Amino acid sequence: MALVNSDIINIKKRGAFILFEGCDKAGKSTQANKLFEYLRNNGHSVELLKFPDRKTKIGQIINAYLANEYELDDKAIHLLFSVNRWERMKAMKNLLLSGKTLIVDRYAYSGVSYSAAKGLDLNWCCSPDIGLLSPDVIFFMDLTAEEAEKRGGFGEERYEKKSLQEKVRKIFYMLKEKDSDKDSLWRILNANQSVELLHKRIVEYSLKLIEKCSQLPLKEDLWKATS
Ligand code: NYM
Ligand code: MG
Repeated sequence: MALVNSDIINIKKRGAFILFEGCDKAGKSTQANKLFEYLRNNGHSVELLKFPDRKTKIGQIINAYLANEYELDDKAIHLLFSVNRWERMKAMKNLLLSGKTLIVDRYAYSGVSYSAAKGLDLNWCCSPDIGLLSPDVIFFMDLTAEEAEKRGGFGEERYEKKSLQEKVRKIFYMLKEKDSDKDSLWRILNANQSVELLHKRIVEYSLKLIEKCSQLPLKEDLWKATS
């Protein structure tokens, strides 16, 4: 059956899933916030999310663990980080389908990189996140552990140690190589440059991406092709 004008008008354009990833103190939250403000002020329908989401019941356990107030087995905390993403999936899917662009600060790539850096098997780490929504772009804020160490607040939380961060950074790159569409998905950004310059590049790329994604179906296939 041919589409008539009113059908075309009724087709909702989906939002884009824009992800920021990287080691601690790389400036992910700064750039995610700036992109959010920019898009909101320029008439886009947009929402900002952060993982771990420390507000949920599971998020509170994660928060206590990261603050060194609570001990957990490495595999147990890994699974909780993953559950913390799954508990937001339905809401994220509905938001994207309703046309909202989501800016997400950390996701499953952090989940795997930090746990594998502690010595857990990489494939085991990926498995609980298989089938999550896939991002449309990953802005990887790349910073060496030496540079991160110089930034304010480094060392306050669990994992903020130079030797671990170096391993985490290597595993992020391994995950990039594992991605079948790595060249279109990953944007590696040198995080050791001006906040405004980075913001400008991120905005330019995001505006094109939002337009492109609006025509594409949602992807609920994280790591399915590589598992
Ligand atoms: N982290 C974050 C993990 O170990 N696994 C995960 O799945 C996620 C999402 O939590 N050091 C770690 C990375 C960080 C810490 O994140 C808290 P942030 O963005 O620094 O608040
Ligand atoms: Mg941190």
